[in-house]
Amino acid sequence: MNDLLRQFLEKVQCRNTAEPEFLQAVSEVAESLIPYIEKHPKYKNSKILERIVEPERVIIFRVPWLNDKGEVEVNRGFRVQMNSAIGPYKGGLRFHPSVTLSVLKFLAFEQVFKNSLTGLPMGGGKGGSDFDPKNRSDNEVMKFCQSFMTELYRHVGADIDIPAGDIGVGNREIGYLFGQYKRIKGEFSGVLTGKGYEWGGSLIRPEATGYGLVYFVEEILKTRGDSLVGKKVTISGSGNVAQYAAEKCIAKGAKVLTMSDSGGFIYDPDGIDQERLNYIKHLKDHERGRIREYANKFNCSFFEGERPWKIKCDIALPNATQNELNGDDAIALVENGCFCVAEGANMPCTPEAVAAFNQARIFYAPGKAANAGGVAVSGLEMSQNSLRFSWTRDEVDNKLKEIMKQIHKLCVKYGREEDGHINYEKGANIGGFVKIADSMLAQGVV
Ligand code: NDP
Ligand code: 2IT
Repeated sequence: MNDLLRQFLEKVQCRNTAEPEFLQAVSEVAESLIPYIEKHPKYKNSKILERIVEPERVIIFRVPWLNDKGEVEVNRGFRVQMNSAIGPYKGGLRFHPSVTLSVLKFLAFEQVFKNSLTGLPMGGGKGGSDFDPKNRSDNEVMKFCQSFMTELYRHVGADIDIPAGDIGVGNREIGYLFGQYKRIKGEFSGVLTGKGYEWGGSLIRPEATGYGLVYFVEEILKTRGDSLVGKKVTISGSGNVAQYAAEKCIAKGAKVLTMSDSGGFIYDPDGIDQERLNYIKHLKDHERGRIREYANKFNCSFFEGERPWKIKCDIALPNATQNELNGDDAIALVENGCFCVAEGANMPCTPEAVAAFNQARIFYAPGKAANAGGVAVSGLEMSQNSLRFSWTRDEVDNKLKEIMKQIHKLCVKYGREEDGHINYEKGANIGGFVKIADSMLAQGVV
């Protein structure tokens, strides 16, 4: 490790002890950026990276609410407003028991670079709570969301900070959050994205992250004159990102072999077709059931407590959560002939896994590039709200495709190595950084 990088990381570590996920995300980015910054003294002298790792603001608040038994429950709410150099803070809300300040700081940090890559004017932020919506009634989820927004409303706004969904926050939660914001503020605005189409949402937003991921994979495959037709794909997760990644893979002629949830994964050797995927969508979004029920219904295998990375495939799409694919999984994937890993989730591959992919010279697309389609269409939802107008499905889908192509181009521009290999990680980090860094330079020391 070079001296500057080591010194930089030591400092960040000192100031952010007990934040392992945040430190992991910063290390990954700094490894690409420090050598680049050394060659560009204007960024170094203005301490751009030192400023980027310091959130502009962090808000932590109490969320008290009454459950169905009339008992008081208390959760913790957060909003990390990381960087507003290129636009208002933008990024999702996560409701999951594993949510900590460290997790949200890592997500907000990644979001800054991702949003920059989309080419749209969005800064980076992230928020959420340790509230677990699982096994809660709709009434309890509504009570929680209303209490959460009763504090959050004073920190967000259509031109200030625009939250959206993430793990545990989908249509239902966005609806309750929006209703409470509207009631408190007395205004109907584009304060959240991922809204229902009837009340200001954008067509294709539900599909955008998963579809965008597959569009990005297609761009990768084109670099070797290849396509998705006939490719075997393993997917983890069965939520928003996983469902629409699977849908687009199926539409493109690939064979989706696995999906998962926190209980384990199902392996369908015949391939999950659209009809079976519709069953998963209904199971997850309406019945709020478990993926193991798929194995019972379609008579295939369920691997309890396991992840799908030992199944032979051409392409792996980790779409569940951070650090869900480790070094051993990566070696197993490579040994089984997998040649492309693209992250629908944020930071699902551990540093050891990424090192194994790089060593094997296989395609590895980091989340900040590959899953940027979701926030990109959120940006398009903001544009439509400002215009007080809605674009058609095709219009939004075409813009999404174009954005994913542009992100791929940026990755190639900054990530191509001497032997021709495209290092998408380096490309995405530098490609995202330059626009933010130049904007920060232009705006002075703020
Ligand atoms: P959902 O809540 O819709 O789905 C999450 C899926 O991941 C579920 O299948 C869930 O299983 C599984 N999962 C969650 N936590 C864990 C865990 N700790 N261990 C094992 N499985 C887990 O979330 P999304 O699909 O929206 O998000 C998935 C990933 O994609 C996240 O990393 C998110 O940050 C990222 N992302 C999301 C975007 C979006 O637009 N929604 C945009 C870009 C990235 P279970 O139901 O059992 O919990
Ligand atoms: O990680 C992400 O990019 C998201 N959860 C989507 C954020 C957004 O504002 O749409």
